[in-house]
Amino acid sequence: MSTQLEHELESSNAWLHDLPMLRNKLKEDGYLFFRGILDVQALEQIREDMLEIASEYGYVNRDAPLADGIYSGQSFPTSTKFETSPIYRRILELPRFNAFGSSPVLSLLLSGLLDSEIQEHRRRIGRITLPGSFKNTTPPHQDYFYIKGTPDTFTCWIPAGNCPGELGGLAVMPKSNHLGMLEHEPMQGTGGHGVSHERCEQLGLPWLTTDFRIGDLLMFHGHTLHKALDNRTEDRLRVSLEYRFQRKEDEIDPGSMDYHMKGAFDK
Ligand SMILES: O=C(O)CCC(=O)C(=O)O
Repeated sequence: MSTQLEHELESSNAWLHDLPMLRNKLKEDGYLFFRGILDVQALEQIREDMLEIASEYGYVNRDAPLADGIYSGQSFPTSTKFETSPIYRRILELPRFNAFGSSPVLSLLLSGLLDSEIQEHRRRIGRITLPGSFKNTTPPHQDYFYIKGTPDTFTCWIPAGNCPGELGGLAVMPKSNHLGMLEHEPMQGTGGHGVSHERCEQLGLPWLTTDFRIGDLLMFHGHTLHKALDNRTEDRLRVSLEYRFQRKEDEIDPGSMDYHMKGAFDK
Protein backbone atom coordinates (compact mmCIF):
# COMPACT_ATOMS: atom_id res chain seq x y z
CA MET A 1 0.00 0.00 0.00
CA SER A 2 1.26 3.46 -0.83
CA THR A 3 1.64 5.95 2.00
CA GLN A 4 1.86 8.94 -0.34
CA LEU A 5 -0.93 11.42 0.20
CA GLU A 6 -3.11 12.51 -2.66
CA HIS A 7 -3.40 16.17 -3.58
CA GLU A 8 -5.86 18.03 -5.80
CA LEU A 9 -5.58 17.96 -9.61
CA GLU A 10 -5.18 21.39 -11.16
CA SER A 11 -7.98 22.31 -13.54
CA SER A 12 -6.91 23.72 -16.91
CA ASN A 13 -10.31 25.20 -17.82
CA ALA A 14 -8.87 28.71 -17.49
CA TRP A 15 -6.62 27.99 -20.49
CA LEU A 16 -9.22 26.59 -22.86
CA HIS A 17 -8.84 29.74 -24.99
CA ASP A 18 -5.04 29.33 -25.13
CA LEU A 19 -3.85 26.21 -26.98
CA PRO A 20 -0.11 27.04 -26.75
CA MET A 21 -0.48 27.29 -22.96
CA LEU A 22 -2.37 23.98 -22.80
CA ARG A 23 0.26 22.30 -24.99
CA ASN A 24 2.95 23.60 -22.69
CA LYS A 25 1.20 22.43 -19.53
CA LEU A 26 0.63 18.99 -21.02
CA LYS A 27 4.31 18.75 -21.94
CA GLU A 28 5.50 20.03 -18.54
CA ASP A 29 3.09 18.26 -16.18
CA GLY A 30 2.20 15.22 -18.29
CA TYR A 31 -1.52 15.73 -17.76
CA LEU A 32 -4.44 18.10 -18.28
CA PHE A 33 -7.63 18.07 -16.26
CA PHE A 34 -10.83 19.79 -17.35
CA ARG A 35 -14.01 20.21 -15.36
CA GLY A 36 -17.34 19.75 -17.06
CA ILE A 37 -16.30 20.01 -20.71
CA LEU A 38 -17.79 16.74 -21.99
CA ASP A 39 -21.34 16.00 -23.10
CA VAL A 40 -23.05 14.96 -19.86
CA GLN A 41 -26.17 13.63 -21.57
CA ALA A 42 -24.14 11.37 -23.86
CA LEU A 43 -22.13 10.10 -20.88
CA GLU A 44 -25.30 9.40 -18.90
CA GLN A 45 -26.58 7.31 -21.80
CA ILE A 46 -23.34 5.34 -21.99
CA ARG A 47 -23.48 4.83 -18.22
CA GLU A 48 -27.00 3.42 -18.52
CA ASP A 49 -26.05 1.21 -21.48
CA MET A 50 -23.19 -0.27 -19.44
CA LEU A 51 -25.22 -0.67 -16.27
CA GLU A 52 -28.04 -2.32 -18.23
CA ILE A 53 -25.61 -5.06 -19.27
CA ALA A 54 -24.25 -5.42 -15.73
CA SER A 55 -27.86 -5.63 -14.54
CA GLU A 56 -28.66 -8.45 -16.97
CA TYR A 57 -25.85 -10.40 -15.33
CA GLY A 58 -27.21 -9.70 -11.84
CA TYR A 59 -24.70 -7.09 -10.57
CA VAL A 60 -27.09 -4.15 -10.24
CA ASN A 61 -29.67 -3.70 -7.50
CA ARG A 62 -32.85 -2.97 -9.46
CA ASP A 63 -34.74 -1.76 -6.39
CA ALA A 64 -32.86 1.51 -7.03
CA PRO A 65 -32.89 3.47 -10.32
CA LEU A 66 -30.49 1.91 -12.84
CA ALA A 67 -28.58 5.19 -13.23
CA ASP A 68 -27.64 5.15 -9.52
CA GLY A 69 -25.43 2.13 -10.22
CA ILE A 70 -26.09 0.37 -6.93
CA TYR A 71 -24.34 -2.98 -6.57
CA SER A 72 -26.53 -6.03 -5.98
CA GLY A 73 -23.93 -7.77 -3.83
CA GLN A 74 -23.63 -10.72 -6.23
CA SER A 75 -19.99 -11.78 -6.11
CA PHE A 76 -17.91 -11.92 -9.25
CA PRO A 77 -16.54 -15.42 -10.02
CA THR A 78 -13.05 -15.46 -8.50
CA SER A 79 -11.71 -17.32 -11.54
CA THR A 80 -12.91 -14.61 -13.97
CA LYS A 81 -11.37 -11.22 -14.62
CA PHE A 82 -13.71 -8.38 -15.56
CA GLU A 83 -11.69 -7.84 -18.77
CA THR A 84 -12.36 -11.38 -19.98
CA SER A 85 -15.99 -11.56 -18.85
CA PRO A 86 -18.99 -11.65 -21.20
CA ILE A 87 -20.19 -8.37 -19.62
CA TYR A 88 -17.03 -6.61 -20.74
CA ARG A 89 -17.21 -8.17 -24.21
CA ARG A 90 -20.71 -6.74 -24.60
CA ILE A 91 -19.73 -3.30 -23.25
CA LEU A 92 -17.01 -3.09 -25.91
CA GLU A 93 -19.68 -3.47 -28.61
CA LEU A 94 -21.97 -0.71 -27.33
CA PRO A 95 -22.55 1.80 -30.17
CA ARG A 96 -22.76 4.91 -27.97
CA PHE A 97 -19.68 3.90 -26.00
CA ASN A 98 -17.71 3.47 -29.24
CA ALA A 99 -19.08 6.62 -30.86
CA PHE A 100 -17.98 8.80 -27.94
CA GLY A 101 -14.35 8.36 -29.03
CA SER A 102 -15.05 10.64 -31.98
CA SER A 103 -17.16 13.16 -30.07
CA PRO A 104 -16.55 16.77 -31.14
CA VAL A 105 -14.90 18.00 -27.95
CA LEU A 106 -12.40 15.13 -27.83
CA SER A 107 -11.62 15.34 -31.55
CA LEU A 108 -11.10 19.12 -31.55
CA LEU A 109 -9.17 19.19 -28.29
CA LEU A 110 -6.81 16.37 -29.21
CA SER A 111 -6.15 17.52 -32.76
CA GLY A 112 -5.49 21.02 -31.41
CA LEU A 113 -3.19 19.85 -28.63
CA LEU A 114 -1.23 17.53 -30.90
CA ASP A 115 -1.32 20.05 -33.74
CA SER A 116 -1.98 17.20 -36.13
CA GLU A 117 -4.52 14.96 -37.71
CA ILE A 118 -5.22 12.41 -35.00
CA GLN A 119 -5.86 8.70 -34.79
CA GLU A 120 -8.24 7.50 -32.12
CA HIS A 121 -7.47 3.97 -30.94
CA ARG A 122 -10.09 1.31 -31.45
CA ARG A 123 -8.88 -0.23 -28.18
CA ARG A 124 -11.42 1.67 -26.06
CA ILE A 125 -12.12 0.61 -22.49
CA GLY A 126 -15.34 0.78 -20.47
CA ARG A 127 -14.91 -0.43 -16.89
CA ILE A 128 -17.27 -1.28 -14.11
CA THR A 129 -15.47 -1.66 -10.78
CA LEU A 130 -17.22 -3.38 -7.91
CA PRO A 131 -17.06 -1.98 -4.38
CA GLY A 132 -14.48 -3.62 -2.17
CA SER A 133 -12.70 -5.39 -5.03
CA PHE A 134 -9.37 -3.88 -3.97
CA LYS A 135 -7.31 -6.71 -5.42
CA ASN A 136 -8.48 -5.55 -8.87
CA THR A 137 -7.54 -1.88 -8.36
CA THR A 138 -5.27 -0.79 -11.21
CA PRO A 139 -1.72 -0.39 -9.82
CA PRO A 140 0.66 2.50 -10.73
CA HIS A 141 1.81 2.18 -14.32
CA GLN A 142 2.66 4.07 -17.50
CA ASP A 143 0.33 3.36 -20.40
CA TYR A 144 3.17 2.94 -22.89
CA PHE A 145 3.97 -0.36 -21.12
CA TYR A 146 0.66 -1.74 -22.43
CA ILE A 147 -0.19 0.48 -25.39
CA LYS A 148 3.23 0.52 -27.13
CA GLY A 149 3.35 2.18 -30.58
CA THR A 150 4.34 5.73 -29.69
CA PRO A 151 4.77 7.08 -26.13
CA ASP A 152 3.06 10.20 -27.47
CA THR A 153 -0.27 8.49 -27.01
CA PHE A 154 -2.70 10.39 -24.82
CA THR A 155 -5.23 8.65 -22.63
CA CYS A 156 -8.53 10.35 -21.89
CA TRP A 157 -9.89 8.93 -18.64
CA ILE A 158 -13.55 9.81 -18.21
CA PRO A 159 -15.86 9.05 -15.29
CA ALA A 160 -19.27 7.97 -16.58
CA GLY A 161 -21.01 9.24 -13.45
CA ASN A 162 -19.90 11.33 -10.51
CA CYS A 163 -16.87 9.70 -8.97
CA PRO A 164 -15.91 11.07 -5.55
CA GLY A 165 -12.69 9.86 -3.91
CA GLU A 166 -14.35 7.00 -2.04
CA LEU A 167 -15.65 5.59 -5.35
CA GLY A 168 -12.13 5.27 -6.69
CA GLY A 169 -11.27 7.71 -9.44
CA LEU A 170 -7.81 7.98 -10.89
CA ALA A 171 -4.61 9.63 -9.63
CA VAL A 172 -1.74 10.89 -11.77
CA MET A 173 1.83 11.73 -10.79
CA PRO A 174 2.65 15.12 -12.37
CA LYS A 175 5.96 15.45 -14.19
CA SER A 176 6.54 11.68 -14.12
CA ASN A 177 6.29 11.91 -17.92
CA HIS A 178 9.91 13.17 -17.87
CA LEU A 179 11.25 9.99 -16.27
CA GLY A 180 11.17 7.77 -19.36
CA MET A 181 10.02 4.20 -18.95
CA LEU A 182 10.21 2.86 -15.40
CA GLU A 183 10.52 -0.80 -14.55
CA HIS A 184 7.17 -2.57 -14.44
CA GLU A 185 6.93 -5.75 -12.42
CA PRO A 186 4.17 -8.33 -11.97
CA MET A 187 1.68 -6.86 -9.50
CA GLN A 188 -1.76 -7.59 -8.17
CA GLY A 189 -4.50 -5.59 -9.85
CA THR A 190 -5.95 -4.89 -13.25
CA GLY A 191 -3.34 -5.21 -15.99
CA GLY A 192 -1.16 -7.48 -13.84
CA HIS A 193 1.95 -5.27 -13.97
CA GLY A 194 2.92 -2.00 -12.39
CA VAL A 195 5.59 0.20 -10.87
CA SER A 196 6.05 -0.78 -7.22
CA HIS A 197 4.62 1.53 -4.56
CA GLU A 198 8.12 1.75 -3.01
CA ARG A 199 9.58 2.96 -6.31
CA CYS A 200 6.77 5.50 -6.67
CA GLU A 201 7.50 6.86 -3.20
CA GLN A 202 11.21 7.16 -3.99
CA LEU A 203 10.32 9.47 -6.88
CA GLY A 204 9.21 12.08 -4.33
CA LEU A 205 6.38 13.38 -6.49
CA PRO A 206 2.78 13.71 -5.27
CA TRP A 207 -0.26 11.83 -6.51
CA LEU A 208 -3.02 14.12 -7.74
CA THR A 209 -6.70 13.28 -7.88
CA THR A 210 -10.06 14.90 -7.23
CA ASP A 211 -13.73 14.22 -6.62
CA PHE A 212 -14.55 13.66 -10.29
CA ARG A 213 -17.91 14.71 -11.71
CA ILE A 214 -19.64 13.52 -14.84
CA GLY A 215 -18.43 15.74 -17.71
CA ASP A 216 -14.86 15.94 -16.37
CA LEU A 217 -11.88 14.84 -18.45
CA LEU A 218 -8.43 13.73 -17.28
CA MET A 219 -5.87 13.43 -20.07
CA PHE A 220 -2.27 12.21 -19.77
CA HIS A 221 0.82 11.16 -21.73
CA GLY A 222 1.95 7.55 -22.30
CA HIS A 223 4.83 8.03 -19.81
CA THR A 224 2.73 9.64 -17.05
CA LEU A 225 2.44 7.42 -13.99
CA HIS A 226 -1.13 6.91 -12.89
CA LYS A 227 -3.14 4.50 -10.77
CA ALA A 228 -6.72 3.79 -9.82
CA LEU A 229 -7.95 4.35 -6.28
CA ASP A 230 -9.93 1.73 -4.40
CA ASN A 231 -13.71 1.70 -4.62
CA ARG A 232 -14.30 2.01 -0.88
CA THR A 233 -18.07 2.56 -1.08
CA GLU A 234 -20.52 0.13 0.48
CA ASP A 235 -22.53 -0.56 -2.63
CA ARG A 236 -21.75 1.71 -5.59
CA LEU A 237 -20.40 0.68 -8.98
CA ARG A 238 -17.60 2.79 -10.43
CA VAL A 239 -18.19 3.31 -14.17
CA SER A 240 -15.34 4.77 -16.22
CA LEU A 241 -14.20 5.09 -19.82
CA GLU A 242 -10.85 5.30 -21.58
CA TYR A 243 -10.17 6.64 -25.07
CA ARG A 244 -6.69 7.05 -26.55
CA PHE A 245 -5.33 9.34 -29.24
CA GLN A 246 -2.09 9.85 -31.11
CA ARG A 247 -0.81 11.71 -34.16
CA LYS A 248 -1.86 9.93 -37.32
CA GLU A 249 1.68 9.74 -38.64
CA ASP A 250 3.17 8.17 -35.45
CA GLU A 251 3.82 4.48 -34.98
CA ILE A 252 0.80 2.52 -33.77
CA ASP A 253 0.67 -0.92 -32.20
CA PRO A 254 -1.65 -3.27 -34.17
CA GLY A 255 -3.46 -4.03 -30.89
CA SER A 256 -4.67 -0.43 -30.78
CA MET A 257 -6.45 -0.88 -34.11
CA ASP A 258 -8.74 -3.54 -32.70
CA TYR A 259 -11.01 -3.80 -29.69
CA HIS A 260 -9.46 -4.38 -26.25
CA MET A 261 -8.72 -7.98 -25.26
CA LYS A 262 -9.43 -9.26 -28.78
CA GLY A 263 -6.80 -11.98 -28.37
CA ALA A 264 -8.36 -13.22 -25.15
CA PHE A 265 -11.93 -13.21 -26.52
CA ASP A 266 -10.96 -14.91 -29.76
CA LYS A 267 -9.27 -17.86 -28.05
O1 LIG B 1 -9.72 3.18 -14.32
C1 LIG B 1 -8.84 2.37 -14.06
O2 LIG B 1 -8.97 1.50 -13.19
C2 LIG B 1 -7.54 2.37 -14.79
C3 LIG B 1 -7.43 3.42 -15.83
C4 LIG B 1 -6.09 3.46 -16.50
O3 LIG B 1 -5.14 2.88 -16.07
C5 LIG B 1 -5.97 4.24 -17.72
O4 LIG B 1 -6.90 4.98 -18.07
O5 LIG B 1 -4.91 4.14 -18.37
